[in-house]
Amino acid sequence: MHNHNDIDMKNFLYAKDLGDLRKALDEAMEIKKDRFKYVELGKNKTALLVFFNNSLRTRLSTQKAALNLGMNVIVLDVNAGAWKLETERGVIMDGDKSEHLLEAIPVMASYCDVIGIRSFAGLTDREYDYAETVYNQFVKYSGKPVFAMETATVHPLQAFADLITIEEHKTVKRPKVVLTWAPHPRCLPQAVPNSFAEWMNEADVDFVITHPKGYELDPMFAGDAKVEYDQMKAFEGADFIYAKNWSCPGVTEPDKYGKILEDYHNLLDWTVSERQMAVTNNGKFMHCLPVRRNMIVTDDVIESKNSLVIPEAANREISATVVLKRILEGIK
Ligand code: AN0
Ligand code: CP
Repeated sequence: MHNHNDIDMKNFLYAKDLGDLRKALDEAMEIKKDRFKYVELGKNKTALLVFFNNSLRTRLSTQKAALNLGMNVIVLDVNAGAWKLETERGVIMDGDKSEHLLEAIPVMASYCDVIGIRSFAGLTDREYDYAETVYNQFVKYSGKPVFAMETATVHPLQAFADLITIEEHKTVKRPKVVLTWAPHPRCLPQAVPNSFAEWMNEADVDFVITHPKGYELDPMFAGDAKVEYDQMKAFEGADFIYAKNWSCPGVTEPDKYGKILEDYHNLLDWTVSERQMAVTNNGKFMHCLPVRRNMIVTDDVIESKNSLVIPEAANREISATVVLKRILEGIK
């Protein structure tokens, strides 16, 4: 099959891996009109989806995408039936882990053509997480194309689906898009906000990030994005509100990495409600899901006509179909 894209895609972590985003968006719209247009492309090719963490959307939408392309799919839940895997080299394996990733990866790779990985940040060792240690071992030892289904620092299939959703719902040429931190009782990774910021910086939007002090995203992803610490000010005139919780990225204070900096009870005014939505430009509400109601967003806002959470999740099938298609074109 002739590869007519500007980039031979082997791995997928960042926006740049897709090349021209305008072209990628056009391709997404083409696939949305006819999901099975490239059903011949994946014939006798097998996608292996490896999950180290829970998933609803990624699990289903990526399988559906592979089926759209005529691929076979194998899903492995590492923590439900496989041997527990050691991921670090040099460890004396006398604990509960029966197998090492360094054997498991080439074995898994021998049964497939493309590998998707979900491996969340451990949130204890910033260097280990930000080096994408687990993902990079898959790249190095599988010899197969590897794509991220949320790794330690990024969730590009989500960010691409978000970009598609914004493109479909914008009412002005250059919309104002606001990424807002919101409260959550547990420590969550930075992958979703990292990728969202990275992709919005590449897109034709006016992008603003708002969060309490201390939650500054890594500059590798936040780039030159405007940070406004006053949430109400940030929301003024916004066309899209993208809510997400994340734990401390530890950019300036590595010892706080992965932590919640202040009890969420004190920060419940960050929960997205009609109060903040009222100052937007009839703003649309977005969240990657799963979402905790009345922590991240009120019932009223998520159920309002301006809520895009369901079409946004539906677009995960489209982003994954484009990404798998690009990878398949690269291995022909
Ligand atoms: C994960 C996170 O915040 O990264 C997955 C989001 C797609 N969310 C939870 O663990 C609740
Ligand atoms: N948004 C997202 O990736 O959802 P899952 O964790 O359910 O896959």
